[in-house]
Amino acid sequence: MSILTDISENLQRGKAKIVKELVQQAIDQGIPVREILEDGLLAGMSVIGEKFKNNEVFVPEVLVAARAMNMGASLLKPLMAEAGVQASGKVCIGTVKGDLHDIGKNLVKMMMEGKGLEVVDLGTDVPPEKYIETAKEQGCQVICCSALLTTTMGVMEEVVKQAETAGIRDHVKIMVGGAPVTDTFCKQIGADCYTPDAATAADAAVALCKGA
Ligand code: B1M
Repeated sequence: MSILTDISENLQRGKAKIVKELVQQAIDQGIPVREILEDGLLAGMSVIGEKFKNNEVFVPEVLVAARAMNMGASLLKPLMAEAGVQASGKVCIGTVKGDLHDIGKNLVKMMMEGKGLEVVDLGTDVPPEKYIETAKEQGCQVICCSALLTTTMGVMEEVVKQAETAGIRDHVKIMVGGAPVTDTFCKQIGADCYTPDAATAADAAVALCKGA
């Protein structure tokens, strides 16, 4: 088995320490950073993402796999700039104002990172103006809003309105999600994309960053 397959398989099993050791070995063997990232870490995370989508694995497995991914990626990050590895896009994500639920938001973030996106995490209780300010200042292509309460999902409409007022609506897409959010709601408030789970959210964000 190649070391990259070994990284992918251990990541899928959530073996963070082993993944970190294998990534270090791969670096020491001179394997290009891009290959370690794409054929090792991202390949493993992509398998987990598909399984999660199909209900073959659940939240705990995704969290441990994502932890393994982060441990491996931490060794690659300093080398990526040197190797000229570009993120496939940049997004910001947060749970909307008044809402403190972050388990789903964190999963979405991890899946997005697993797809090679750069993710600015704004945390929870995020006011609309913070999303807009961050997208403008940090050049995010997509604003991602999560809400778990029927009483807070309305904040997403305010994010759309403020993006229009700030003049960024034509080049920054807005994604929404969370248990009470639906596709109908997304269309009603004028957002660009609703996805029901973390794996499809990551796929959609990559597509939006590519301008699809
Ligand atoms: Co809260 N809570 N909670 N809670 N809580 C719910 C959401 C609730 C449905 C429970 C219930 O009554 N049955 C209910 C909401 C009712 C409603 O509005 N319809 C509720 C309530 C009422 C409250 C409080 C008001 C309770 C109180 O204090 N009286 C309070 C509110 C606090 C606040 O936010 N201001 C509260 C507090 C809490 C805790 C702090 C105790 C804790 C949160 C801990 C944390 O997140 N760090 C908590 C929890 C854990 C839950 C439940 C049990 C689980 C939520 C969760 O993490 N699910 C929840 C009941 C339930 O859902 N069974 C409940 C797992 C997570 C992986 O799923 O977040 O849906 P989820 O994310 C999914 C998708 O939705 C999607 O992808 C994720 C993974 O596939 N997704 C996106 C999420 N964001 C996305 C963004 C996208 C795309 C997809 O694009 C941008």
